[in-house]
Amino acid sequence: IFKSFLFLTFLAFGKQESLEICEVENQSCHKEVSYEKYIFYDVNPPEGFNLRRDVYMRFAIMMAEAQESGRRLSWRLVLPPWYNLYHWKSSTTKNVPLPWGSFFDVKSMQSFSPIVELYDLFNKAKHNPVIIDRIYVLQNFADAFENGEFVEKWEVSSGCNYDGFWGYNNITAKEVVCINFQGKISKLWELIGLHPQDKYILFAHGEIALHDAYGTKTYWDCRRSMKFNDQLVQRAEEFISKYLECSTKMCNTYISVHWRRQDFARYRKKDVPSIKSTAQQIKKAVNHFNSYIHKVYIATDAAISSLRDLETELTHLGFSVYYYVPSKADIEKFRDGGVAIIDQIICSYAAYFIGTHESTFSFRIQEEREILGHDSSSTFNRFCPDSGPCERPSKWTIVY
Ligand code: GFB
Repeated sequence: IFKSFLFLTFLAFGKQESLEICEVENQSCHKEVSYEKYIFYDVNPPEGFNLRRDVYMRFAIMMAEAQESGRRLSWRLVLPPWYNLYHWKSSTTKNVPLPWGSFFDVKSMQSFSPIVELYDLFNKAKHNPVIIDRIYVLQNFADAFENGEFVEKWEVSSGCNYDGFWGYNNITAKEVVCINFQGKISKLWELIGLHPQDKYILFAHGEIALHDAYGTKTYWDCRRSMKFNDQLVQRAEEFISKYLECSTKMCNTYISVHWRRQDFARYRKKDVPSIKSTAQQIKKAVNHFNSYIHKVYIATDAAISSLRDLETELTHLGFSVYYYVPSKADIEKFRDGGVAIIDQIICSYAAYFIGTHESTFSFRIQEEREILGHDSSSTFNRFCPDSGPCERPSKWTIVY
């Protein structure tokens, strides 16, 4: 026997059927769509974890805004599994497609946008192969500023292919279409509208489409919904409490830095400092901010020998140096992505943060600090090169 009665009303909604469900007791109604369609997307293979998080936000905002306008209610966004990322080098964790729930609180993300994990879709499809109706492979126009002007546009082109599907062999596609594209992501609805019968669509090179709403309230609503998986937060907080002697999210016991090396140091030599200069810049920042702080947390992808050299320099300058070295068991459990997030969480709780110029890893830490409520002057700081110009980082402050 039901606690409340449900009235079901079928409404004509565009070409699809939607179901209005009303609870008699509290008079509230909501619409449910009976016919779901799915947008998949993928990102240029060499792109890293933190740019991919930004590309997700573009799609999630596009979907959320479409829902809010009351149109296209049937569309869901399929989260592309994390697979074979170039920077994720731990041999034990290669070649395993990981769902977003390994790193994020997907329920919280669903509160912002209609998303599904790929494995949910496989379950719904009762493990039959998923056949994508059309893959649109986005490509850049040869000249983005024709006649000196950036105009939003797309055109069908040629010379592309797609060999993704994240290692799964139960996904196939009927057709691949190459599209030269430039403009905001919501322009993709024009492509989707070309074939109204399509139920599964994939956009390859999703990173080519630009944000509809960078830095706006909607952007931050989406960003705030991207909470981390609880286990990662717990691991980071354990570390902070044990070594950095703090049990809140706004610590005044340590400063943190993100010291991006590897490919970044190789390709962007003019933006990254030497080891000696890194140590001196940390000392200068601490003197300026709060000279009582003597603990420094370092998040880095540097080789352990460089990290030790930096530690030696900082020790000579009077600092205690901390970094998180995951055990084998931690790597198995959290994977490279989780280890990176633990580093990011520890950086985000610190009294003061210095990041690496134009690293999306540093950008995500800055956003996290904005969400936690740190003063922005303690967040938007960067390492400068040993010599030459050093622009201040842009301040992307939170909007509620
Ligand atoms: O995240 P990401 O896109 O940031 O790529 P950038 C860097 C990857 O390197 C991270 C590892 O996802 C991590 O796997 N990594 C970097 C770190 N710093 C740290 C750290 O402090 N701790 C841990 N645990 N891992 C861009 C790339 O990187 O750099 C582009 O997205 C390109 O593909 C460009 O390679 C040069 O924005 O810094």
